[in-house]
Amino acid sequence: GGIKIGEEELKLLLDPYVRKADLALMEALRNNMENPFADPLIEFMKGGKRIRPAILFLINEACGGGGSPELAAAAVELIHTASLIHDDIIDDSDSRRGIPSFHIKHGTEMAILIADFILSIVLEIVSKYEDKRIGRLLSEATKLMSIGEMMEVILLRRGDPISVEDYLNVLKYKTASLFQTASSLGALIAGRDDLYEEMGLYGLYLGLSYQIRDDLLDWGEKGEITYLLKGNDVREFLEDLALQYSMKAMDKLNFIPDSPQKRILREIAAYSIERKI
Ligand code: GRG
Repeated sequence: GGIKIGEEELKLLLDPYVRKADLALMEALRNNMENPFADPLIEFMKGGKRIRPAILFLINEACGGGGSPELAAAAVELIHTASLIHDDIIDDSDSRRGIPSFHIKHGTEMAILIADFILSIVLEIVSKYEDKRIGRLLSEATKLMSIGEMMEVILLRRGDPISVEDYLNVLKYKTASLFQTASSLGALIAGRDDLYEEMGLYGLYLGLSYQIRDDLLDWGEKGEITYLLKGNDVREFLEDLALQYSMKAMDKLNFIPDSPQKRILREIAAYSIERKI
């Protein structure tokens, strides 16, 4: 139950977690300022919503808190950042977050290299955790994202009609895997091994609804994988699908006790299908 809140109110509720994510990112980048492109990177990172690290922090707290979620939260957002920079090169996309994409502003060479550098910071972060499962989860997400993007490129090159199953598979790999890892990590770092599976599924379903919404927001742009979906009323179908995944994500929250953090996680699932950006 509960009353659905507006986008503005959710932003306010998320604000402390966005700040925490920014602090963690600054800490991770602090030792890496010898990179001549550190400033453009910081500039580029300013525009992100920080939804993935926020989810990691929220689930960590909702699972009792503790551990050191900051480094993992920074790692998740850094992987996301590297993937966006590469994705914009692959899609030849001119803008990102309302400003010119990294490769448009700084050239493709620098865009490739800064993403390489970002992933090396992620390795540095992983080396700081004693628990090997953290590195395993982060590497799993990064691998799946790469595979998902490859699957998408293959399907787009082929240009043949695709099934809903093909489409969902791409989404699961390229987007939902990082949401899943962020969510699993929140529970794992809190020491709740018993919850990390179910919390991971919250992230997986949320990631699916989030990406379907993304595809609906991009509707009509050329080169989109949704063009390949066969059948009529694709748009209505996707709207319904996103709603179903959003509800499946909310269901997974039944595994954790009520808390202010749980309420925010519920609102994030509701927001995933209503967001405008
Ligand atoms: C790990 C370097 C690396 C590459 C993996 C390129 C690639 C292979 C994967 C790209 C996957 C991709 C672009 C998924 C889209 C995910 C998505 C919904 C992006 C938008 O996320 P928001 O709304 O964006 O969180 P902001 O700007 O708020 O951060």
